[in-house]
Amino acid sequence: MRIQIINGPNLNLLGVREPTIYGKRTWEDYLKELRARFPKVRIDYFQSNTEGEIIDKIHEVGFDRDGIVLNAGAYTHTSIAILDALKSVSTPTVEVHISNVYQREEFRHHSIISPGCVGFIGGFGLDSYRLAIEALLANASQARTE
Ligand code: CA2
Repeated sequence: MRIQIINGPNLNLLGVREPTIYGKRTWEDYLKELRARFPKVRIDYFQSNTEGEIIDKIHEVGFDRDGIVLNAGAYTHTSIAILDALKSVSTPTVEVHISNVYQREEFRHHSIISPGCVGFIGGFGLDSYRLAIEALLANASQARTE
């Protein structure tokens, strides 16, 4: 199994700024823990603050990974281009959010990219990423038995 995590704009600041919303842990520490938790899964990681680079990464990995875990950050609420990229590839993508976007400002209540994703997980802090990987693994093993 090979899973790609993609983090969008400002998520390079995890653990550094706004700890009340996004937590105190650094992404590097969390990623280490995630990889240790899923020793049989190769977890690749990419972060960019640039919409086009996120789209390029989706194109690059969208046919040869078993799943994509995507936190598109604020592009979630604005990017038709990322939605189009997700729709153009075959790898299933789970949309992830650290915060519960429905408890926040109204402009965060709508996701433009959701129709391009197999599912949505949000509101569980960094644990949202683990839950997304669990969902992709469960989905893949169900597909193998069908
Ligand atoms: O809850 C999430 O994961 C979000 O995708 C985070 C985005 C926000 O625009 C979405 O509405 C919900 C913002 C990411 C900003 O990340 C930071 C992390 C640490 C410090 C400052 C920003």
